[in-house]
Amino acid sequence: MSDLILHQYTMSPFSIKVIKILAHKGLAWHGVAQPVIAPKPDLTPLTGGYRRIPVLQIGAHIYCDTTLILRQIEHLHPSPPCTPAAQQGAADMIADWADHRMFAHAAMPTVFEALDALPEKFLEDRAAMQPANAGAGAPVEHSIAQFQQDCLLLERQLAATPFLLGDNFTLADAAAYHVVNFTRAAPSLVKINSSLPRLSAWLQRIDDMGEGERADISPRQALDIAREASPDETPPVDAIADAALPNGAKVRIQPDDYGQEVTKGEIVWTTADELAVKRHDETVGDVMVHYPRAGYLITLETAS
Ligand SMILES: N[C@@H](CCC(=O)N[C@@H](CS)C(=O)NCC(=O)O)C(=O)O
Repeated sequence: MSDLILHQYTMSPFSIKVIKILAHKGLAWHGVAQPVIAPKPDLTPLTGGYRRIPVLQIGAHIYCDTTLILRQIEHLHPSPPCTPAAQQGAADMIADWADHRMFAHAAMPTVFEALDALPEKFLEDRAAMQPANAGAGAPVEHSIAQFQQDCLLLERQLAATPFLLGDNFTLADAAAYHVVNFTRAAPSLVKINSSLPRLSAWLQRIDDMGEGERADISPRQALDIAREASPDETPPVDAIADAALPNGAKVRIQPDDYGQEVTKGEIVWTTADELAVKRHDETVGDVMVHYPRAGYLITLETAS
């Protein structure tokens, strides 16, 4: 039985980013279906508050955010590599662009055009995820025009090679693919990406990779697995002593962009780009929740 449990839902673009990496590595994994909108009563006992999707569970360890999820999968299953070492920086930067900038352009028009397929309270739920000062934003036509510019960048980058960074699929492809794939639910965006021949062929190439060896389990089974496991508190070799975030300190962690639900926990260890906290929950017992540092606001509990 695989140890990798991915909490996701079918329409979740960020889940597809992870699933394509699982496919690339030929890994077996378990999917757990979570709700598209809050509340998420079978997820938050694991995370302590974080509601975004996907979340990776390995026993009593919970990994939030696809940046960290993919780093952890790479650490556990390094072969074949997701991205060759020499291209890691470039892939990370393209992934950051796709996950934030291109996704922001694609999300609104796709949601508007696919509204019939979404739960009734979807718009209300996603509006509540935005911070109070987020503003009304630009008109949908502007987002469509910007998405077109993004697709032109991808088309140009695919001029000489089948994948964004060369002959092989990398993290850069997984990140850009999940956004463009999501827009296939929106006819006006499909018109844009299907008019670009290299982009269309690249989409098909990644469609054909499948999704690895998937076997779904129920949310209850995932919670039982967490409860029956104990978190391993051994720090990794690259753990650091961070005077601002010392081990044992009680902290609050929340995304700095959207879906700002807070997780509270006690720091077990930190590295330059990750933070692990332990928390106790009456449903699942002791768990360790892992966050990337990039994109997350971490404050000492006593400081608030
Ligand atoms: N930076 C996060 C973004 C994740 C994200 O925005 N996920 C979407 C679904 S694809 C989400 O959580 N939407 C709200 C929800 O599902 O409750 C990551 O890389 O994991």
